[in-house]
Amino acid sequence: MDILKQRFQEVASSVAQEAKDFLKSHGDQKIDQVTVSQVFGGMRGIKSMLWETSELDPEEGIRFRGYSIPKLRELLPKWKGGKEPLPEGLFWLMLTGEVPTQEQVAWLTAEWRRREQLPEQTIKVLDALAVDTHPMTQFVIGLMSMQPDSRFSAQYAAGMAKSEYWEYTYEDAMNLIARLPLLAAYIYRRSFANGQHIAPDTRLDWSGNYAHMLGFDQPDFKSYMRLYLTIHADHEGGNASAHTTHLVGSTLSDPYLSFAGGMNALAGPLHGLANQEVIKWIFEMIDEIGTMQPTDDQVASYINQTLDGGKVIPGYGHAVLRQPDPRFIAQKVFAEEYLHESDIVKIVWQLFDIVPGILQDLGKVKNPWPNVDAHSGAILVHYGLKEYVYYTVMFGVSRALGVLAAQCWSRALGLPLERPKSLSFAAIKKMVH
Ligand code: CMX
Repeated sequence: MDILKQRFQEVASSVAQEAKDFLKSHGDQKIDQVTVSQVFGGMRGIKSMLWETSELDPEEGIRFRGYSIPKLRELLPKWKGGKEPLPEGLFWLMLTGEVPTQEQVAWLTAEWRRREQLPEQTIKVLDALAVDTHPMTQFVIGLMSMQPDSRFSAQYAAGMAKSEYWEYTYEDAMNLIARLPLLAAYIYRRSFANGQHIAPDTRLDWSGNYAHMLGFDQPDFKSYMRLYLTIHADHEGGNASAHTTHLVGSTLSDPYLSFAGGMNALAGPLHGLANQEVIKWIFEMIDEIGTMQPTDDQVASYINQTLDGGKVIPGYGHAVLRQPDPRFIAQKVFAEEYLHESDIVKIVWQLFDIVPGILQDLGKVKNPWPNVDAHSGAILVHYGLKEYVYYTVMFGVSRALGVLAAQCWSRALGLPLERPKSLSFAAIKKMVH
C-alpha cells in the first residue's frame, strides 16, 4: 500500500468509528430547520451534507481543513525556487487532514507522474470530434472514454465487499487526477494549436507539466498554474460541481462517471463557465468602448447596459459568500507582483472598484463582490492563453482534487445513496398555516 493510501486508511478508519458512535448518541439531534423560501430557492444554506475536505464561511471564504488560502500559500510545500503552493500538497491535506512535508509532496508528484497516461481509446474518441466542439464537452467525453479503466467498476463487477470500496475509489482518484493534465492539454492543442501536441516533461510537477503541455513554458505562468490549480480545488460540498459528483457517486457510480457528472455542472454559466463569460464580456466591452484604458464612466455605463439587458455581471455575486472571494484576492496579490503593468489586469481591478457599488444599488443582489472567476481570465490572457472557451477545463482539472478526495471520504465513511425529499407546491401549501 502506498504512503498516502496507508495514511488515509489510518485516519479514515478512526473517523469512521467515531462517526458510528456519534450517530448512535446524537443521530436524532436537529441541526437545521428548513423554510419554504429555501425549498423554492435552490436549497440555499440547508445544512444537509457531510463534506470533510473544505468548508465555506460567508465572510471569511473557503477554508481547506481549517486553513485559509493565505495560510496555505505560506504552509504548503512549493516547487523548487517557487513561491506558490503545490496542489499535490492540498490534495494530501484534504485527504488526510494533515499538512504534508516536502518529501511527502515530492512523493505524490512522482506518483501522479508515474500513473499518467492518455489511453489510446481516449485519443481516438477525441479525434473523432469536431475541433470546435466546446472544450468542456470534449473534456467530459474524454473522461467518459476513460471509464472502462475504472478499478472500482471492475472490482464491483467481480464482487467486492463494502469495506473495500474506499481502496478502489482511491486508486481511480489517483489515476484520474494523474491523467487530467494530459487530457486537458490534448484538448487545448487539438482545438487551438493545429493538433501539434507537446510531450510531457518528466522533470516537472503536475501543474508545471500541464502548463508545459499547453505550450506555456514561462516560469511565472507555471507558478500561476500552481496557484490556480490549488485555489479552484474545492468549495465545500454544496456547490453544483461538488454536489453533482457526490450525488452521482452516491449511487456507487465509479469516480470517472461521477466526476464527469460534476463537470457537466461546472460547464454552466452560473458556475464554472463564468470564467469564460467574464473575459468574453470584458473583450466585448473593450470593443464597444474602443480602448484598453476606459474611463470609470465608460465602464459604469457598460455595466448598466448589461444589467438593463436583463443579464448578470459575470464573475460577481455568490450563493454563499458575502465578501470579496479570497480566491479573487489571491489572484490579485499574484497579479500585483507579476503583472501590475497589464492593461487587461488593470481593467479587472477597475471593475472591482466599480461593479460592487452598482450591484449594491440594485437592492436585490445578496453579494456584490467578485468571485474566483472575475480574475483568472485576465491573467491567462496576459500570458497569451486567450482562447477563453477553454478556461472552464482548467477549473475542472483543479476541481477534481477536492471532489475526488471527498469521494474517497464518502466511501471510507460508507455514506449511503443520496435521496432528499421533494414536495409538490400543493403539498407545501397544505403544510403551512
Ligand atoms: N449580476 C446581476 N445580477 C445578479 C448578480 C450579478 N452578478 N448576482 C446575483 N444577481 C441577481 C440574481 O440574478 C437575482 O435576481 P432575480 O431575483 O431577478 O432573479 C438576485 O440578484 C438575487 O440573487 P442572489 O441571491 O444574490 O444570488 P444567487 O445565490 O441566486 O446566485 C450566482 C448566485 C453566483 C448564480 C449569481 O450571483 C450570478 O449569477 N453571478 C454571475 C455568474 C457567476 O459569476 N457565477 C460564478 C460563481 C462562482 C462559481 O461557481 O464559479
